[in-house]
Amino acid sequence: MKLAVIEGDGIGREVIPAALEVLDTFGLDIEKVSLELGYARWERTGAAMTEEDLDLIKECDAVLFGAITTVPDPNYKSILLAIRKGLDLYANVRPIKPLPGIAGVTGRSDFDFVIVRENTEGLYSGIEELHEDAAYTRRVITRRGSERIAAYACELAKKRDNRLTIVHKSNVIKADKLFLDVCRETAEDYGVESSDMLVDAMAYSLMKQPEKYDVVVTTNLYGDILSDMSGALVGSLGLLPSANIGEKYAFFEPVHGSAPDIAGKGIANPLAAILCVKMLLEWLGEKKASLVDEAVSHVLQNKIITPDLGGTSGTADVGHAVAEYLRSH
Ligand code: XYM
Repeated sequence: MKLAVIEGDGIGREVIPAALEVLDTFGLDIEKVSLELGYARWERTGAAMTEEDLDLIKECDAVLFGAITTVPDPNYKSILLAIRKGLDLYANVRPIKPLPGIAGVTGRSDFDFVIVRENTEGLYSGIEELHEDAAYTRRVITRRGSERIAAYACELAKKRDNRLTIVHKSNVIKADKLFLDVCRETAEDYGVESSDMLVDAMAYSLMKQPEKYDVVVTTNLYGDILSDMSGALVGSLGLLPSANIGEKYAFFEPVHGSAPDIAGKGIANPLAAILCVKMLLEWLGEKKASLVDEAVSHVLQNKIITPDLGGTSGTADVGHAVAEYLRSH
């Protein structure tokens, strides 16, 4: 299998080497194709990503991605969104589960839910009109887009607790009514128990009663916001991995961004990227994928942790410790 490796910007360049060290311990037959993409490349060459880059990515089976910086400059377009669209990665899957011994802001560890976020339309449609005194971004909700994300979420719910929560704001945003209706119908077709929540109420409820949720399906921007917020539930944004899944390709990236404030210091938490490797291994059907969880528990128990979790270890120390555990088990 062929894996595109995109470190990107900022701490992406620090966490991906740690994740690759972990992947390498599995000794799989993986051909890696490294691509330099993102803001740093844009500053250097004027192009963050070219058509040729996208073609190279399309020749791979999957992507391991670090993080990129996206600036609000109207001339700069997010390459992350371009790749998600280019590879038609319609499902952004973000498991939110506490890790052993790490307390989140609520102090609870009895929750285990997955945010399934529609990843190709919504407010990230890229259909925009920018004028000096007014600016418009079109929020796109289609039946096909809603159907396929709802179907993905229902398939996942069937493997879990068979419960789906549809998150929307259809009382004020009428386009959300289509999303809600399609998700409800799909859940019924699949025999999945569904309920719905307004996104603002959901933000509150996730902080108060995260244990109530199993699979959460929502539109692009809401999923982006709720998943970062969920970083606080598990104790650090540096602990959340995600998978962007399409019909043909899969793309794995930490939920966190490029974190310019700590970039270059070697202190970024690599566990989100390492857990992305676990998701990649699962996607590949690798039976030993769950060993990554064991290795992560091992380093947490031994307090080999970065400053975001109150520790003093560096990114590479954590990566080495996880890899060392895997090499000896
Ligand atoms: O270019 O955190 O930063 O998943 O969608 C961020 C894209 S916006 C960008 C995300 C997300």
